[in-house]
Amino acid sequence: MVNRIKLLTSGESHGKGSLGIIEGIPAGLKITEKYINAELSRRQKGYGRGARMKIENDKIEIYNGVRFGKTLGSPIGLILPNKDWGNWVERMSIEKSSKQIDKITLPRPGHADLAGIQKYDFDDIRNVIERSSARETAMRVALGSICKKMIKELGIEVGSRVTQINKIKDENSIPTNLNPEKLSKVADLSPVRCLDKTKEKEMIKIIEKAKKQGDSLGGVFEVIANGLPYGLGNYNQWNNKLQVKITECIMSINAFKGIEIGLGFGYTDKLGSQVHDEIGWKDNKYVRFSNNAGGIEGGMSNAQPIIIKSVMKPIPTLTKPLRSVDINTKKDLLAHKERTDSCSVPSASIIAESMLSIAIADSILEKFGGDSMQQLKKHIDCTAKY
Ligand code: EPS
Repeated sequence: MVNRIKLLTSGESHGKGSLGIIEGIPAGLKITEKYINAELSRRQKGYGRGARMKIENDKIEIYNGVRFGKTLGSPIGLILPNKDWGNWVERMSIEKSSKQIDKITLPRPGHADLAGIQKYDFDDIRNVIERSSARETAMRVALGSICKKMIKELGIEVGSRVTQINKIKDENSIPTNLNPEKLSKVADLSPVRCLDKTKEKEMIKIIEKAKKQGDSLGGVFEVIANGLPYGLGNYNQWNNKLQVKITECIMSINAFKGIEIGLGFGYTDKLGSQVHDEIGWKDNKYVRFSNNAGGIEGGMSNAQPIIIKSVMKPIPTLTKPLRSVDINTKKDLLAHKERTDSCSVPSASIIAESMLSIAIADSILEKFGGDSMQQLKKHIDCTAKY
């Protein structure tokens, strides 16, 4: 499990904004607000996003932990204001409000609403909606992008693309000339982050249709990382395996329901002889003739690219709501509806880049250690095997 890097976020979706703290990043990492904000802007895009993204123009302020453009080794604090806050001052007042504010009493199937009110003894679902919203992932992208920058300086790149939205699948593999960064650059040019132009059009069409019908769509994306040395993670204890860190990070993203590593569920109907990645020796190093393992064998990185697929369920807020029950009267009614996205799979792939970067950065610090980037690089130069 992630243990070298500590990450905390706070913030309600329509409150003043989000706060984020990341601890464990070595001193001497070059970081700028501009770099983090570029990652935030990638998360805001994507065909199928709702009206909120037209209001926000996510820009963080680095509040502490950085001096003269470099990390200090101290906790790094970020602030991300919500522009929409101006429209919610009364409804999200921190002080007791003198105004009568309507309560939300119709839980949305698929969202945190029902379990949330039961857990915290709330009589207003708004108290659950606010923190369970995927708005929180903006801060995670910001914090995770610091890890992405850290591992990039160590030669590790992370990238992603969307492979499926609802029934529309891009079944092509990633072209071999696209390393992770190039992959992301190309995917970023597509409104659905899909490489196949025909499928892209079909994806846009199906999102448009769902939106018109007041519905929502999920999908699948792929995240990859290359440049990892051998031996991140270990097989000695159940929770030290690299896939445990990765799964913890990826599956924590709102609305995620599944993850595959390498061939994943594709292993089911194959023989061992068909799937295991054979080993060769070329130019003084081991080579593999395939990468079905997705870069992880025995809970450790095997110097091959990490390949992950993950599935996001359709967003539960529907403008054509499902059946629900009023929490006060217990009468059958339709679920609460409010502004929403019809599809946010493209954004989810960007969030996953950040979350995978956190998992990799944590494993790197675990194996090589160092209080500064200089020390970390020296440790890697001395002992890393590729
Ligand atoms: C989100 C902001 C939210 C939603 C979405 C993610 O904005 P609002 O609720 O004001 O429209 O667009 O939230 C959800 C998907 C969810 O399930 O709550 C964002 O910044 O990503």
